[in-house]
Amino acid sequence: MYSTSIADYLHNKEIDPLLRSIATKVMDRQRIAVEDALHLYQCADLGFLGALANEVRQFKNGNNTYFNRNFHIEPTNVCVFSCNFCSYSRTLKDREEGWELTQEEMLDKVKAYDGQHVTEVHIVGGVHPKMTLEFFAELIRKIKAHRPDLHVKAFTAVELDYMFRKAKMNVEEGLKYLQAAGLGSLPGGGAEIFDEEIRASICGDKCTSEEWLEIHETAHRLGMHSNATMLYGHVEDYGHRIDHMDRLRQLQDRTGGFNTFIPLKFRNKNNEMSEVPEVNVTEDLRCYAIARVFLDNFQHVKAYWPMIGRQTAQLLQAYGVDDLDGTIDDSTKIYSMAGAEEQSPSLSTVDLVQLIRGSGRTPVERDTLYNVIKDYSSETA
Ligand code: V47
Ligand code: SF4
Repeated sequence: MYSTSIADYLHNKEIDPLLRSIATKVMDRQRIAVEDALHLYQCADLGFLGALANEVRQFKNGNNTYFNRNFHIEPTNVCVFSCNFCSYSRTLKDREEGWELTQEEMLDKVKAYDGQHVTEVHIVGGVHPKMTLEFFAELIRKIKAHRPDLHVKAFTAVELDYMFRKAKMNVEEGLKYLQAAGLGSLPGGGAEIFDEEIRASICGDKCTSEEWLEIHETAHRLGMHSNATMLYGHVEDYGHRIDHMDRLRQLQDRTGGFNTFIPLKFRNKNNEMSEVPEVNVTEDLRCYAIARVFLDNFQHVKAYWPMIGRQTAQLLQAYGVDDLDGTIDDSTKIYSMAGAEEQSPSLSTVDLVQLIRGSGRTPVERDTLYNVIKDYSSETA
């Protein structure tokens, strides 16, 4: 799949001079420019992009593909916002079509993993007007009291922005409050596309790009790590994707607080953008590969397999991806309701290890902060 190395491409005298200079930068571990990334989108073939992305991946992570043992809680799908791409949210008026979990119900989900080896709970949902900062702080305290070793990765910047405003706290005060309750890190959702015009057309009523970036920057300053996502393959163009990644790259230069970048493919079922066709797998591979090359200061690029599907997740490991999230038991509805491949995503550790090995990679179990828990290079799952 990645048999032609970038060195092989450089030996070819016919190669486009700009592609040659980009490849040389990558081989010399230099950063590529915004214009270089655009040129890759416009002129590079898939084989070249795979070779380039694999070069970066091998340099940063060797042959390892990481996964973790986590589970998801979605507190509610009731949401005050109305993103056009969202298939799962319901307004407060239509709340009988949705769900609203109580603290006890969420705690029961945590207790269901008692005695099992899981390291992280991922909590993300709709923005419910009645689920306040205090409600969630109390939830985290209860989770940590029950299971102190569990890392709580929770709330997109969109949820945080809303709950801090309601609590009349600024970003720093709000984050410190949740951190004191036991919040460990932030997931990467809500970023969508930072370009203001595109953002206004697909999710104009939620937090701005600047606010998203400010929340993550503040979290990093307070010692918390976070992830960053990008919703691609809808009405944005390549320039918008590169602008999005450029803003993240600049923030990462300042803080170093992002763990991983997660491109999220737009799915078009049951939402207000159903007339927008989904991009094909080649476009997925190209998007991930260019992200891997452009984001030189991100250690990891993650393919969230419940959304992209396990076959594409296998392929993506030859296009820069070194992390599959690895959710073992994921009842997340945000993708299944939007038409994702995996309607009831669940992979045992054995399946996941086999899936990674099947791509010729070394499965490595990690915790949220990428500390190695178990290297499966020789062992069985
Ligand atoms: O921000 C919503 C996306 C995100 C659709 O940090 C859609 O480890 C595609 O960010 N098609 C929330 N995508 C989920 C998220 C996430 C998931 C897994 C791991 C992590 C992490 C973060 O879901 C939203 C939005 O970008 N989304 N609707 C859709 N129709
Ligand atoms: Fe609400 Fe998030 Fe759906 Fe937007 S994507 S409508 S913020 S649940």
